[in-house]
Amino acid sequence: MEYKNLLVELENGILTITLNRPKQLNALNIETFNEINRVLKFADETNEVKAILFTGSGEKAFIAGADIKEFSNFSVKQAKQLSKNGHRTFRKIEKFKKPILAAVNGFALGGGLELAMACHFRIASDNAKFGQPEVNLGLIPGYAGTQRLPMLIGKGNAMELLMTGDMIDAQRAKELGLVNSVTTQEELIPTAKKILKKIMSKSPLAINGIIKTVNAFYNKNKNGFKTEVDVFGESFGTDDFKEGVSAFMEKRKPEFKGK
Ligand code: DAK
Repeated sequence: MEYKNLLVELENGILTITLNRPKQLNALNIETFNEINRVLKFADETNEVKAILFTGSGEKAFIAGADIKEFSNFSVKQAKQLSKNGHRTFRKIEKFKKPILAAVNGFALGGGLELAMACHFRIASDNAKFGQPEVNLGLIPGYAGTQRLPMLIGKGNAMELLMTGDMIDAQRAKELGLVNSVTTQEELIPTAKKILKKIMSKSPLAINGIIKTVNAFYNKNKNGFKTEVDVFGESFGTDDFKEGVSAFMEKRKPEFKGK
């Protein structure tokens, strides 16, 4: 499959999606959004894909926001429609059945931070910088930054970052819980792959259940406790559960099949 703005590589079950517009610091334009939707469909439908890793090309940026040159002339109507489309894409990432990790390798600003926040969790290299600078452009975030940032770092911290438009460094992002860990630039991708490899050794059904149940906590239309009862109960009917318990009894490593 051909992509203009993404580098896509499938290796050992991990689909690495690298945003690749280095001259624009990997800024998100509509074409890139379309390609992200296309690659997510591929990842969903392809059994060989077990996990996804999002990162940015070059050493400077993960994604420096939506493409300012492109959105500068949008009308109110266009902006609303594109915001809805973006929400839909990022919701797909959030709900994705296979684990999705963002390896933030530089600037993660505006739409870039919003994409990272839609991923299941995030790690960063020590040169990474995070912010929602929309306020400097007379805007507010349009890809759910006002919703996911308070969810991840709390209302007060989110209000401050959104209102000041300030950037924070990787260490501060870790203190706030925006990223789980910080590595050197060289170690970022190997660390991300190591984490995903560990997750891929577990039952894909249990991983999917965790994604669904944790997301339910943050969904006002769902009762997460009820979702847990259902997903937990259904686990008892899976081959993976039987395999997990048998492997424990037989003192061997389980081999989960996702059934
Ligand atoms: N869009 C387009 N080009 C960008 C860009 C961006 N977001 N960020 C950087 N670039 C381009 C620069 O214009 C420059 O291109 P040339 O001038 O060389 O052609 C090149 O990347 C290198 O950038 P700099 O020369 O500025 O590099 P520095 O190291 O000096 O600075 C920086 C790095 C990241 C601090 C700086 O580039 C910067 O402040 N960038 C803009 C950050 C930003 O404000 N991002 C946008 C946030 S607002 C919407 C939904 C959502 C959104 C919008 C609309 N709708 C549904 C309609 C979201 C908006 C945002 O994300």
